[in-house]
Formats: sequence, C-alpha cells, structure tokens
Amino acid sequence: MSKIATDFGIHDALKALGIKDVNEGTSTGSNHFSSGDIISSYSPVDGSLIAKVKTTTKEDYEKVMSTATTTFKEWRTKPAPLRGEIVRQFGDKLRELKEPLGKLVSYEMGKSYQEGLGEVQEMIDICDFAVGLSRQLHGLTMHSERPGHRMYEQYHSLGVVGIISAFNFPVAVWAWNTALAWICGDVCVWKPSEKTPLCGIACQNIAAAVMKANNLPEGISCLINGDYKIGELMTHDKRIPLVSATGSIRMGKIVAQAVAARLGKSLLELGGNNAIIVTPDADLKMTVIGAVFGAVGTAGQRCTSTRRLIIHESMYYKVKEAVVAAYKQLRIGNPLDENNHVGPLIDTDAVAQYKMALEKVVKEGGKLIVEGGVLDGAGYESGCYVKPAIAEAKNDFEIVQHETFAPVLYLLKYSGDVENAIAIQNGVVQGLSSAIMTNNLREAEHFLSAWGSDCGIANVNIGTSGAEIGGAFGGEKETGGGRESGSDAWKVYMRRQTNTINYTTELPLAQGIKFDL
Ligand code: UN1
Repeated sequence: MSKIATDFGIHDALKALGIKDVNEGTSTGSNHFSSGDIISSYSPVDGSLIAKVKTTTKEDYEKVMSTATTTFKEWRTKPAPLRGEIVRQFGDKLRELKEPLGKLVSYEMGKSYQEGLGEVQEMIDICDFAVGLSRQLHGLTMHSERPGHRMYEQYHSLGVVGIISAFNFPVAVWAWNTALAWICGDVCVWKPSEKTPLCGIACQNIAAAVMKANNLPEGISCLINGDYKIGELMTHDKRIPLVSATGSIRMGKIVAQAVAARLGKSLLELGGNNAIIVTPDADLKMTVIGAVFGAVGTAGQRCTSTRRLIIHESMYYKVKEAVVAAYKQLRIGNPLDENNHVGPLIDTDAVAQYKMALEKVVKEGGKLIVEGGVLDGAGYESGCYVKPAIAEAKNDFEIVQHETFAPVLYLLKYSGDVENAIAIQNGVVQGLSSAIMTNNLREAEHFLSAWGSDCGIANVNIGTSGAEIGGAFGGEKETGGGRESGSDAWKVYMRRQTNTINYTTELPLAQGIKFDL
C-alpha cells in the first residue's frame, strides 16, 4: 500500500467495503463466479495498484442473466412499498459507509474527497426519493366514451434493466438507475466502467448485505465487469428491455443502434458541451464561483462541466481578469487532501486528450490565457495531474464543438442582445446543461423560454454542474434525450398498460362502430 493510501486511511476504507486483493467481478444470487481476465485498478492519485477484479466471461454472463430473469419473477410480486423499504435500508447502509465509499471514489477515480462524499450523498438522496415514490407509482384514470365502462392505466415492472456507467460518477449514476428500478420491481445488471471496477464491487457488496439481511436473492442487483465487449452482450440481449447507458456520444450511438435493432428501449445520458452566458447584468462574484467550480470541479470530467463561457463584450475583460485571477488560487494535487481543489485526470489517455485540445485550440486560432500543462515531480508521479487551462476561442472551432473531458475552458465573446448569446450556446451538437448569469428578468425568462436554451437543464444564477436529484437529469440532441433521477424519470423503468373494463351486459364498440351479429 502506498504512503498516501496509508496516510489517508484507504486500507480501512477498503476493509469496511469488503474489498479484497482480488475480487469476484461477477455476482448474482448467492453465487459469485468470474472466470475472465483480471483488471488491475490503479489509482490516478499516486499510480499505485489498489486491488484486482476478475472479469465476466460470456459463460459467466449467461449465469448472471439466468439468475436475473428468475429473480425478476419473484421481485416483481413484492408490493412496491416493500421494495421501497429495501431501498430505505440500502440508503441507511450508505449513510453508515459514506466516508469509506467517498474515500474509495476519491482514490480510485481521482475527484476530491469532498466531491466523493457528495457523490455518496447523491446516492442517499435518490434512495430517499425512491422510497417515497414507492407509494406513488400512479397511473391516470380516464372517462370512457362508452357507458358502463371504466378506463385506467397502470404501471407494471419492466424486467431486467441493464446499466452501463462511466468512470466519472462511478457510484451515483448507478444508484440513480438502480434505486428507481428496484422500487419499480425491476432487477439490475450493472457494468461499471473498467476504470473504476472497485467502486462497482463496493456497491455490490453493500446491496448484497441488504438483500441477505432481508432474505432476498442478491440477484436483484447483479454486477458484471469488463470492457465494452461485455456491455455489447447486454445491448444485444432481448432479455433486457431497457439499457441505461452513460458515457460518450460515440458509445451512445453504438448502444442506441444495437438496442433499437431489437426494438428495446434505451436511456442515454451522453456528452455535454455546457456553457454559462454572462450578461451585462451578471453578478461578477457569483459568475466566478459558478464558472470556476463548473470548469475545474472533478477536473473537468463531469458531463455537466462548464466548457464555454459566453461573455457580453461589455463585461468581457472584467470577467476574464476575475476568472484568470481565480485560477491562480487553485491548488492541484492529492484529492484526498482537502486543501487541494483539483485532483488528477482518470488516466494518461485523458492527459493526452487534454494536451491535444490545447494544441488544437491554438492551431485553430485561439489564444491560451491560462496556459495549462502537465505536472510532474513530487506528488505528481502518476502522470495524471494537469493544470486547468483557459483559451480565448470561437464557437465554430472544431475543438470547441467537441467535448474534451478535462479542465479546459473556452472564453467566447458576444455582442448585442441575449439572443445572440443563446444562439452561440445552442450552436453545438450537445444539449445537456446550460446557465445564464443575470439579474435581468427579461434576459432570464428569454433564456428559459421555448426559444431560449435547447438543453435538458437550464439554470439561472447557478453554474452548469451540480444538479439535485429531484429534477429529471439528462439532455437533448446528441446528449441522447434520456432522463434519469427525479421528477417522472421512473416511468421509463416500467411498462404502461391501459385497461378498459366493461361492467354492462352489452358490448358497444368504440368510435360508434356498428357490428351486429
Ligand atoms: C455526470 O457527470 O455524468 O449535475 C453526472 C451534476 C451531478 C451529476 C453529474 N449531479 O454535476
């Protein structure tokens, strides 16, 4: 174990979460079986090996799916509030294990410990939400056009839900899906990112303990591990009516096509290219906090990260100076050390992407005003630490149109009315999150109107990242159109059935059609 791991209590955290040196990467029911190759999980914090995970083979996958489909038949018969009680207990376990799990998230993924804790809090919040929802899976009743007829709709459990999640939110995004799926009576098969397999094992261990304590099969929550090939088995599998996938647009297009080819449902939460519009009526202090947290939080690796600042020309120099000054205060280093603001990128491939983005923006005519660069030397041995960078650019640069998962912020200038800023903001293929900083009611309402932001999330006087679980989360255009988490996102995890009941002795036909025998 490395010095950082020892100093920051990683060993105890792993122990509390039931992580061994080599972990079973596949789990269902009371059996644990994995016979595939081993994934070694290295921490981007210090480059050291944390533990190993056995991957899932095709044969293992078949065993998982047969357990999941059998378990579904049992789980769907439990009353929804009882399923909610299981989710409540799961949330309680997360409260108990918040610190070790937050620490593992921070050490395996690289986000700050505070953000690791925040991620676990997001899991707890969705559990609370799901518990209440377990008594509210309402359908509507309608008036029938025929006398003596009753019409209503109900929501039934859907089946096995496949979850593919990304490294950047290695535990919360699974929980958004799984807490809702469970109360809906579905069982889940989860493929976490191969970059954060231990977070997956930790969550599975927690879920398994709750199931065991309630004499329920662990198969309600199934885990498979491996690369995209194991994900592909799910996308092509007719036994999985819904695949919920979070990740890049490239991945989403592959998943969507495979699932659509078998007429399954997919819930996609893909890339963003999020902007904050800064109008002449913006509060400068709030703008700086929102923009800097949005751009450098999670080292720019959130799908909601702020990538573009669209600033009115009258404010441009003031905002630029303030943001550049704030970047000078940023401390980059070990994310478990709470004095640091920015941790490492996930791996050296991500560092290469970051370097390429900086080269490209200059090549396209942009200007780096906070240079960035890769850090080396003491504390930066993993090679994954980079300095957040800022470039002045134009919206139509190819690199600005592209989502680079790194702390690179583009400053764009607009003139005239807020419509011009909105046109720039909407002028990308992605449509996840957006924000406007203004104290002007007309501008704010314009931004929120049907001819305003085209994103799934539009905020006023708040940055682009850090959504609460109570709202539906997701975006439009190439972000994929899916909605997870709050509001009525639960409906995608259920199948809707319309029921019409005739309590007369006649059989009148709808639309007044006559058919006399
Ligand atoms: C993601 O980056 O995939 O709104 C999810 C946020 C977080 C979730 C981000 N609540 O930034």
